[in-house]
Parts: sequence; C-alpha cells; structure tokens
Amino acid sequence: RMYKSRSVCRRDTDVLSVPFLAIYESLIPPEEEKKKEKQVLALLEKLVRKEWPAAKLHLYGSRANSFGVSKSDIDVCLVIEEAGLKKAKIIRKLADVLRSDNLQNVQALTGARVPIVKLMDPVTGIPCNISINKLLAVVNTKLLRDYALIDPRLRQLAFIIKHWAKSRRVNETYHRTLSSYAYVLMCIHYLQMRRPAILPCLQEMETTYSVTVDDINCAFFDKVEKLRDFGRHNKETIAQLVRGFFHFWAYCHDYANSVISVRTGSIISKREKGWFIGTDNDRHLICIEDPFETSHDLGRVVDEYSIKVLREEFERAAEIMLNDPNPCIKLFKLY
Ligand code: 3AT
Ligand code: MG
Repeated sequence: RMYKSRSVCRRDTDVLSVPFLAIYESLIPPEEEKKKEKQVLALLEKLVRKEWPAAKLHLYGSRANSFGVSKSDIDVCLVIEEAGLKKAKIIRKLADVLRSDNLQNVQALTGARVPIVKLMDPVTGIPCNISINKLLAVVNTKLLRDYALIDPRLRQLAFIIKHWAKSRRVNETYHRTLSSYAYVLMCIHYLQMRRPAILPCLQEMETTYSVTVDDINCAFFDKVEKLRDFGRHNKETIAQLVRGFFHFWAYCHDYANSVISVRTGSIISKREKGWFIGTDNDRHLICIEDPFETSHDLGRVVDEYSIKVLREEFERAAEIMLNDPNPCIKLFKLY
C-alpha cells in the first residue's frame, strides 16, 4: 500500500477516500523545501535592500496560502514606494540588481499583463517570480490560508483538484483555462455551499482584519482558530467531496446565468454584475468573482473553445467518480 500515515484511514468505512488521501499526502512539500525557500527569500531581501533600503518582500501565492504542492514556484511581491516610476522601469532595475550578484536566468518580463522578474535560484533550482506592489495578491493569499485553517478537507480537496487540473492540462491560463487561484476559490465556494456548511463566509462575518489596498477595502474575520470545528456537523468524506465537486461543475452549475462568489458565500447572478458578452471585452463563460476585486471575473480568460474543453473535463471526471470503483488512475491520467 502507498499510504504511510495512520490518520488517512481513521474511518474504516471510508475506503474510497484512502487513495485520495494518499495522493494528497504525497503532494505535501517536505520540510526541507521550506528551509530552501527561506534561504532564497533571505538572499533576495539582501540584494533588494542594497538598491531600496526600505523595501519589503512578501511571499504570496501557493507557497504562502498553504495550497502549494511540492516544487511549486516561489511568488514574491516587492513593495517599494517609487513615486512616479513606471513598473516596467522598476522591473528592469530590479533585474539588473539581481544579475549583478551572479544570479542566473534573470529575465525582466515587462510586456506581461503583470510585469515580473523571473529567475532561478542557483542553489535550489527553484523558479521564482517577483512582482511589484501587488498587495491585493498578498491579501488574497491570507484569505485563502485562513480558509484552509478552518477545515482540513479544504486543503485536501484543493490539492486533489489542482493535481487533476494539472494532469488534465486545464490549469494553463496561457491556453485559456483556469488559474490555480481560480480552482482554490471554486473549492472554497463548494465547501461554503454544502449543507451543513463545511466553511463559513469570512467576509460576511465580524471584521477582525481590515486593510485598504488600491482603494479596495479588504475586510474579513480572521480569528480562524475560533472556527476549528465549524464543519463538524457535515461528515462528508474527501471522496464524496471530490465526486460532488465534479458533479456540480459538470451538471449543476448554471453557466448561462450564475456567478460563484466566495465573498458572499453564495451564487449571484451575471445580470446583477453586468457580466454579459458585449458589456466589456471579457466573455464570462464561467464566472468566478474575485473576493476583493469584485469587478474581476477569474473566468474571463476562458473562451468559446476552452469552455468546451473545461466542461468536457468536468463531465469526464464526474463520470469516472460515479462509475469507476478505483477512480484515481483514470482521473489523473495525463492528457
Ligand atoms: P501554483 O501552485 O503556483 O500553481 P498559485 O496559488 O501560486 O498556484 P498562481 O501562480 O496562479 O497560483 O498565482 C499566484 C498568486 O497570485 C495566487 C493569488 O494570490 C494571486 N493571483 C493569481 N491570479 C490572480 C488573479 N487573476 N487575480 C488576483 N490575484 C491573483
Ligand atoms: Mg505560484
């Protein structure tokens, strides 16, 4: 048997979950990775401070939101006050600063929608992306991490869905499918909508954390240690949740009219958001509201072709989960 930890077979009756939990455990990054990540961050901080003494570096994305599998890239946000300087200029300057210290493969990607510096840490080989003043991503990283602390089933479900999406090649925004961030929001929303609910809606609760970034007030309840047993009335197992997730996206979601919203913990209407073809350049064929930048549809990358690919993949997965007694082989079969 592949699984090592006894915790994975806590419930004897839940044999269907055993292979899912084994996959989940095999994807968790080992402790050494955390150490290496700290070294990379310390090195970057040292170099950046030479040029900008007051600069701060924040880790965000899957290395910080707890949804990162082993060997994920390192997403870092450089926060500096450079009044008047264009981001592209800062990016080029930053790339020069890093190159001067023998770092390899430093690329300034100034043409991208979000300009970044890409580099490879020479010691660990870990790829690293540095963006400038992208504080909303730092805040949404905290929101995701806080949700993960409430019920362990979220992290399990999200690892499995991300692993499925990577295996089936529907986690590639440059091919017009969805980002990892979008998939995690879909998982959070799914667990908010279970009855009894497995996750609460942190943005609808009392505000204990509040920051304003780019004129957007980001406020939510972050004392999540008080919510540790929130989902206790719902006994659904990870196998049931994986099946339910795919069933929802294959057969239940109303693609024509609905928007999923983690911000409200509910489904809202496209009409309410004005999200129709023609109102902006986006197609809104699958609508996932960003929890803070609420005018932002994370499904906007999806077009008429990739929506078909996505929906066929949801249906394929739902069918496997329903009919295959040993679903993991087919489900994660590389596309
Ligand atoms: P991987 O493990 O790297 O696949 P990730 O969580 O790091 O997953 P991304 O690399 O896609 O996800 O994105 C890095 C972070 O940037 C995640 C999220 O905090 C933020 N982010 C990504 N896409 C968006 C978006 N469209 N709007 C706002 N924030 C975003
Ligand atoms: Mg990442």
